[in-house]
Amino acid sequence: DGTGGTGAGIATKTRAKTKQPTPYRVLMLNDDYTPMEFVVLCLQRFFRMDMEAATRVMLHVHQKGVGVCGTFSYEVAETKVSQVMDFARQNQHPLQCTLEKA
Ligand code: TYC
Repeated sequence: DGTGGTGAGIATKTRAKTKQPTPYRVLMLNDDYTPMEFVVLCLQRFFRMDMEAATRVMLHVHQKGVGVCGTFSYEVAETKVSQVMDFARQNQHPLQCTLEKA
């Protein structure tokens, strides 16, 4: 315990430090063409939001220009951005999604 075997004194941490991943926010960006219902569908499908939460986030993005879909590890955030962008492209919508360090 750092006192030479007397058993007195210094508490020593033995717990292994579990390293937390750097969090990243996934952001949805507004545009003039993507239908509101499509954005709501993306938020429900890829971010597991219910209709009420998805509608609230979509309207926030529509009014403010950008909004937070959620906060994840880099790997998960990057996957969600790709899923949204692929789904938007498949449906010929210009919807943009990006990530930033939280
Ligand atoms: N501004 C779009 C419209 O009026 C709706 C929209 C909302 C688009 C959120 C993108 O991330 C977005 N149809």
